[in-house]
Amino acid sequence: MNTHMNQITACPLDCYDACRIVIDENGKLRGDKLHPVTQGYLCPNLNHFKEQDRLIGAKLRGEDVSIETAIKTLIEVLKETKSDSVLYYRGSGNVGLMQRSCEHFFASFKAVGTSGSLCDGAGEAGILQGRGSNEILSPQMISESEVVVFWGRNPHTTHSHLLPFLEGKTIIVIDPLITALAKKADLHIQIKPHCDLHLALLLSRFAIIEGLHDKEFLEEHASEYNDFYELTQTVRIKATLDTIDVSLGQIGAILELIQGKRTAILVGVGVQKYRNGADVLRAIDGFGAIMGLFGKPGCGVSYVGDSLRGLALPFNRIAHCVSKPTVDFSKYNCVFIQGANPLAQMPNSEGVRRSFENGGFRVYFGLYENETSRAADLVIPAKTFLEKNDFRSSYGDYTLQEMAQILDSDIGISEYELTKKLCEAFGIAFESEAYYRDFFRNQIDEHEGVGYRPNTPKIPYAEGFENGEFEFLDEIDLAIDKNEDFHLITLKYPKGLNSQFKRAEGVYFHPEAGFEQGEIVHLSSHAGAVDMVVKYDESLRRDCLLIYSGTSNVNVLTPALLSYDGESAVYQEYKIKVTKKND
Ligand SMILES: Nc1nc2c(c(=O)[nH]1)N[C@H]1C(S)=C(S)[C@@H](COP(=O)(O)OP(=O)(O)OC[C@H]3O[C@@H](n4cnc5c(=O)[nH]c(N)nc54)[C@H](O)[C@@H]3O)O[C@H]1N2
Ligand SMILES: Nc1nc2c(c(=O)[nH]1)N[C@H]1C(S)=C(S)[C@@H](COP(=O)(O)OP(=O)(O)OC[C@H]3O[C@@H](n4cnc5c(=O)[nH]c(N)nc54)[C@H](O)[C@@H]3O)O[C@H]1N2
Ligand code: SF4
Ligand SMILES: [Mo]
Repeated sequence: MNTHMNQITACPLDCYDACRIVIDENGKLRGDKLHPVTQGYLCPNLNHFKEQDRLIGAKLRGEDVSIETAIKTLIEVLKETKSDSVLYYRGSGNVGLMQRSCEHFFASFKAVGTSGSLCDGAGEAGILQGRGSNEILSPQMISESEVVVFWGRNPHTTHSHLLPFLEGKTIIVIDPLITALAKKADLHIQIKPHCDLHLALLLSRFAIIEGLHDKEFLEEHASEYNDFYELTQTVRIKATLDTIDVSLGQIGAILELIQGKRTAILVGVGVQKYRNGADVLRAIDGFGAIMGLFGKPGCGVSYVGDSLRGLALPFNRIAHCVSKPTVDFSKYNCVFIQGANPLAQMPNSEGVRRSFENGGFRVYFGLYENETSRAADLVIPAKTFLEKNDFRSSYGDYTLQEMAQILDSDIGISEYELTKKLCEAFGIAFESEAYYRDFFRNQIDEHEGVGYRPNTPKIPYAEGFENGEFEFLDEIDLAIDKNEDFHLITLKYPKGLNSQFKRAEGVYFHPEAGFEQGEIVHLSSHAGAVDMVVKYDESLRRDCLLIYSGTSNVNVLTPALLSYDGESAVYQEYKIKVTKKND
């Protein structure tokens, strides 16, 4: 293996931080000290980034084959298959822009793709309905805030490079879990899950009652606020507060802390893993508008951003798509899975496994062995991000970074090379790698040694909203599921990235939830049932159970349903019945 030392790249993982990486004299990965967000640190996932369990060779129905044979087989299968019977399914194992080169081939081939999201789609739909565009606050922008509200977002695990920017600020956490940040926060609302819509409406209502709303902003940018105020009056105060487990005092405390202060509300995916996820984001945005938080320094509501915003792509994109969270693999004669582990990470695992098994020829193109690779007919090993050229934009800030190849390796094939071979076989136009690198490089807008996407706003929404005005939610369903079963909360694991790296095990309960540590319990929902070993976590509410993303079989319990808007998976929609095994 040939190493080129002291080079710079960026982390390709699906994470807000988009760290810049320097390779030191010993070939070790280090966080770049000169990068304003990375500040010299990586995280457990990258500190231990090794080749250990990577796939080293191609496999056809379990037999080792050369990559050449693997690609030849894929081409033969594609030649025999009608294009609308081929499914292209890309996950987010590597969020580099060159991942999309493969879609160029499948788009030109007229295969079927996926739309919607396993991740942030419901929330994004709500943001687009209200604001017309989804702009975020970068850590540098947040550093100008006086108050930062973490609403269903867990930065110690998912956004650790933001933490140094929070120094000296007032912190409010709204989360059913006592997160690491909640322990240090000025105020923590340990809300009942799935009740954020109600809380956002009540906050808006009391803000207006107390005259804290920003009338000047509202007249100019969100003039329908009186209708929204009327809508908030349909929430019954006492009964709702009791149900969502928030007190009037806490509502007052939130308003008191943010009143007149530069406030950033950072919303994570936790609040929108439900069918009404779009309404939740839109209600939180509505509260932001009531307080006049848009278009001012250090202020705003910031969610998971759109990392492609402002960027031009050189690749064709698939026109005909089916919803990703509910895709039925059995309908296709050829399924191409890239950078994903749908058999573990899609909701409704049992249904997914069945439909995958009944699919036609199944191809897995990835780095690691996992549930999906084991069920595939053809396995094609990918190159790691260190072994190929790429670019990376981010959903947590506005950076656009080049990821130059650092290592040469004989293992695997890059997305570019695989696409090139497929395009050649089918007479599809595809440019040189140098062309695509220039295409992305030319869009980098460099300031003080850091590359950004084109047209990065200084202050998001300083020029107002894309729709002209902010559009408030005008219809709501306030029903709350009062059944006695446990709420499932399924969030990110600090030592892994979804199903990559270390994977969590077991189900976590509060010690007083009625189960013994180490006992096996039977968990069931309308979607399916699974047995898991009990672990304790005092940070939980007694009415919740926690199973981390990436835990084997967690998604046996989650439904094959889409959010009402945004075609998103809704991992926390179903409650979970728990029974002791010896009952
Ligand atoms: N280490 C690590 N980092 C990651 C990832 C990883 O797997 N591991 N995954 C990456 C990916 S793909 C994404 S999308 C981001 C997501 O990053 P985050 O948005 O931070 O995502 P989560 O961990 O899913 O959930 C965040 C919080 O939502 C809370 N929550 C759950 N339900 C509710 C609710 O009903 N109401 C409220 N108010 N809060 C709720 C949870 O308790 C949790 O603290 O993280 C990225 N970063
Ligand atoms: N229960 C539950 N389920 C969830 C979630 C949850 O919070 N709870 N979170 C959801 C969310 S937010 C997300 S984003 C999804 C993520 O789900 P997926 O998109 O399926 O992502 P990963 O589990 O990270 O699997 C990624 C695979 O990508 C491959 N890979 C890595 N790098 C490369 C590369 O350079 N090239 C290629 N070709 N392959 C590569 C690896 O082999 C890895 O196994 O999971 C969703 N599922
Ligand atoms: S996973 Fe996130 S925090 Fe870790 S190195 Fe990559 S970008 Fe940085
Ligand atoms: Mo995600």
